[in-house]
Amino acid sequence: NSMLSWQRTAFHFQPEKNWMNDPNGPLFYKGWYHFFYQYNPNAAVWGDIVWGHAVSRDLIHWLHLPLAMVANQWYDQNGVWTGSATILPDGNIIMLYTGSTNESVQVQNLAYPADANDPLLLEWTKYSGNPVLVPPPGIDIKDFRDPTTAWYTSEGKWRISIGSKVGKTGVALIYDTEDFINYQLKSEALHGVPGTGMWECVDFYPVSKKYQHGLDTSDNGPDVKHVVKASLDDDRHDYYAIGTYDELNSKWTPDNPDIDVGIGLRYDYGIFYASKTFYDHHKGRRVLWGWIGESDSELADVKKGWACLQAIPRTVSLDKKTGSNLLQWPVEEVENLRLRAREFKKVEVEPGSVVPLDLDAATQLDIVAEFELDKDALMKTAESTEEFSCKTSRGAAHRSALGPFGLLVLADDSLAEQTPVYFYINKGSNGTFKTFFCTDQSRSSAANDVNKQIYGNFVPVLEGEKFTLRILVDHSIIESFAQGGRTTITSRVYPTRAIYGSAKVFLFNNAIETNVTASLKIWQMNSAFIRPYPNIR
Ligand code: DQQ
Repeated sequence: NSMLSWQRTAFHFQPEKNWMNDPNGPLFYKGWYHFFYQYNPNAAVWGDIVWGHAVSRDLIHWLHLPLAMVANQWYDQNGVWTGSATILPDGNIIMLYTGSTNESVQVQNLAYPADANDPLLLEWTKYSGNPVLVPPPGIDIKDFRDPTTAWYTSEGKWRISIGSKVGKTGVALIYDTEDFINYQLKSEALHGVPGTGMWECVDFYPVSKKYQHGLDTSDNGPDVKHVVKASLDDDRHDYYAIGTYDELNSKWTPDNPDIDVGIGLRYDYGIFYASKTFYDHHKGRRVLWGWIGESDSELADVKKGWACLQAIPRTVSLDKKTGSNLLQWPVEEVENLRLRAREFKKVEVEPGSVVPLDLDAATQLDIVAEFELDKDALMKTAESTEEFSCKTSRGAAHRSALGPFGLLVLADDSLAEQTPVYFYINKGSNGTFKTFFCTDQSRSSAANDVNKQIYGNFVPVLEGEKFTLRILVDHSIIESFAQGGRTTITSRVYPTRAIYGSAKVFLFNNAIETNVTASLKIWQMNSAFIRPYPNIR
């Protein structure tokens, strides 16, 4: 349907048609990044799930490959569901995935490349003895899925985690194995949090306390923290927590129990789900893939013939300055798409004003911005007892002493359509500042069958720091990163007027008591090559 074709993205990974969901088994092999994904080859809605497959040299330009695995066995007849790759020390690849059986029981299956010499890993062999794991006693047959990448134990075994729930407690079950065929269930879970419900797509990985580079999944030691991530089926968000992994007792403990998995930090405060990291040994970094769903109607998806994207892969590392959150940042390769840049230096944005930025078409952009406020205003502003929340505090049109201020992206000339991405600062009763980072979708589209929520959360801003922002705009997706990636917000928007040459960017300042000084660099972004598999006869 050409009517909605402007919504297709230009540098985000998406199949040519139909439905995609979770990232699966990402890995780097013989010079290629491999990406597998949950895919419905038959329709633009979830169902008939198989594994799509694509390869890339740089995580940005992609070549689609034939389906890697289809539902052709009794143990995956109702779906080849989510799984993860483990690269063994000898270079062999182990793929573990969930199958929904002919009776819709969730089991774990083993697969491996049919030809390890093929850098494209086109053919996959399912192990003849599948399934290798069935739901253990006490676990519902529909609550046992999404095996992680394995990590090595000091006993010389491999350990994996599988998400589940016990009552309303979300849990990360763990198993040890020597051969990926026989497994021993640990009597206690790696971790669990009451009230969080089913944990989908558990992820578990180390981050360095000292270095910026990423760690291989089995790395451990005194300078290492461990992250547990769960995708909460009940509220459809990815939550993580940072903590300590006690290898011998196979237990993980959060640093701060008040922000445990599922009740504290999220990777992203917009749409971002079922994510998975992998260790990229090629560049020594940990890379995060996340599924970005649609927020329009299912009918609209069916009309346009496709649904869902993947976020630009993000490097993840521990924030050494705060020690209490991760930093997420688009992989550096995306910067190779940057074309012409425009710089705007120290633009004054007065209280209650909107300033247009002179750009050409503003549908494919990489925006880097920093904002400073009046020091005097910060001092003089009265302390407030307001309980601010992005979601409920009336969005970007709300006016308060120190915010909101930021950018309007995918906006048309009349500002009838606009998506504000902004900061909001609250001066608390003890004179301390608390900063929020939000995206307001309430005026993002003239269409009425789309989500118009306001997203966002608190973002740590340390003494002496400016307010910094990075935004990737790609037709119908806005990925925003505040303070170097401490808080991120991804949003799907469906402008009807702010498209192609009619899309603009503005600065805005709805603060009452302070000027905002903005400095920005904005690049036009090239499209990525995302090529179909050549049909060779
Ligand atoms: N998607 C898969 C499941 C997983 C869910 C099925 C998360 O394996 O739990 O498509 O989005």
